Amino acid sequence: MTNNSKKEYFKGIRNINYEGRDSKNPFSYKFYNPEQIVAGKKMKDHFKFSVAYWHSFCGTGADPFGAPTQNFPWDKSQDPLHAAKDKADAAFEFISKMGFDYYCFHDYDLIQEGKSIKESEKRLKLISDYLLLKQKEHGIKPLWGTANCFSNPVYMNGAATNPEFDIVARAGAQVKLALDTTIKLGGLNYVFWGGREGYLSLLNTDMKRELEHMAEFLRISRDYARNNGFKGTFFIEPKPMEPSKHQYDFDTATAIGFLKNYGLEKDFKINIEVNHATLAQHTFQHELTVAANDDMLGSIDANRGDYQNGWDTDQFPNNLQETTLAMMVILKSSGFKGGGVNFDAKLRRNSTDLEDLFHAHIGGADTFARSLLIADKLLSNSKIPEILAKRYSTFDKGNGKLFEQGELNLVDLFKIAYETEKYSLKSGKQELIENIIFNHIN
Ligand code: XUL
Ligand code: CO
Repeated sequence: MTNNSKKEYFKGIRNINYEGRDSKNPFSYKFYNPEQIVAGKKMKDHFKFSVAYWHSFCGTGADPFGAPTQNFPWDKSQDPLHAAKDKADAAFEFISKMGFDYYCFHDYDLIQEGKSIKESEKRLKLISDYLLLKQKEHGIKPLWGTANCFSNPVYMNGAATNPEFDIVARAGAQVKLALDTTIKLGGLNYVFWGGREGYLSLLNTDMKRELEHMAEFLRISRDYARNNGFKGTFFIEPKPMEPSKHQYDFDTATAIGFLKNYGLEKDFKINIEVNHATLAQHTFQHELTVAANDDMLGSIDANRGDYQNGWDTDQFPNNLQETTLAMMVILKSSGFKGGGVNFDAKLRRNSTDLEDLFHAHIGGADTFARSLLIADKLLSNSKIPEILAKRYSTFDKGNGKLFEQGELNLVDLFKIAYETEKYSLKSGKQELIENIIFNHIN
C-alpha cells in the first residue's frame, strides 16, 4: 500500500502529452513525442529523461541570503519516514504525469540521514521498500543513484580524499549503503560527484596522496558493487570548483586522464553537466566531444548556466543553439554509454507555484527534442559532414594517408616539405557552417 495513495499533489494537472508545436496548451509537449522515431530510435530512448529528486522534491528555495520560499505540501511531516513517503508519492505522481521513466537520487534525498550509520541503514531500507512498490506501480526506475558525501559537516575536509582515515571509512560506509539502495531499486548506473574531493588550499594538502586515496576508494566501491550484482556503469561527474576551490575531477579530460592512470576506464564513464562545463571555461559541446573521442560519454546532467553569473545556477535548459550542438555530438557518437538526460536543474527561488515544476521540465524536454530533430537533419541532410570530410581529405590518400598509418618519419616530412613550392591557405568555412546551423534551427 502506498502512503497516501488517494492524495493528489498536482491537482488539476493531467498527463502531459505531445500536441505539436501549434498547440496553445502550456501543459503539452510541442516537440517531445516519445514514440516518434528519429535517426532509427524512439525519442524516449534517445533521451531516457530523468527527474533529479534533490532539486525537484527536496529543494526549498533557500539560498545563502534567505529562507525557503517554496513550501511544498509533501514537505510537512516531522516524522522522517512519513515525510519520505509523502515526498515519494509526490515524486512518482509528477514523474509519471510527465511521462518520464527515470529519476536520479542521492541517498539522503530519499529520506533524512539518521544520527548513526545504523539508523541511516534502517531508514534507507524502509524507504527503498516503499520506493520499490511505487516503481512497480508507475513503471519508473533510477537512471542512477549516488551518495551525498558533501553536505554533512564531517566532509568539510573531503570524503574519499579526507586527510583522516576515519572519515574516509565513513564515506565508504555511506557509498556502500547508496550502492545497496541503487542495486535494490534496479538503478541503471551509479554516479560519483566529488564536491568536497579537492582542496581549499594547497598549503595543507598532499595532492598526490589524496588522488591515490580517491582511486583506491573508487576501485573498492566498484568491486563491492560488482560482487553484489551491479551490472551498470559508474560515472564520474566532473566539476572544476564549487564548493571546493579546486575539485580533482576538474573537467572531462582531467577525469579521463585520472581514470586511465588508475586503470578504471572500463567500468567508469563520464557524466557531463552543462553548467559544470561552462564553469570550467569550456562549452558543453567541448566536454561532450572530449568524452566521445574516448568512448567515455556516459550520461548528461541537463541544465544551463547564466552568462553573467560565475556560479552553478542550474537553470532548466532552453538554449537551443547549445543543445543542438550537443545533440550533434551525442548522435554522432551513437548516444550515451548507459546513461541518459537527467534534468539536474532547479526552479528559480521565486517560482513558487506547484505547476512551475511542469513548465520547467516541459521546456527542458522540448528543448532537447527540438535539438535532436535539428541535429539529425544537420548530420544527415546538410553540407556540414561533407565540409568536414573535405577539410581533412589530404589525409585520405598519398602521403597524408601514409602519415596517419604511421609510415612516415620526420625526415620524410622534411623531404616532402623540401619539394613543396606552394602552400594554400584553405578557408575553415566557420561562418558558412554557422549559417547552415542557424538556417536549420526552426
Ligand atoms: C552538483 C551536482 C550534483 C551531482 C550529484 O553541482 O551536479 O547534484 O549531479 O551529486
Ligand atoms: Co549534476
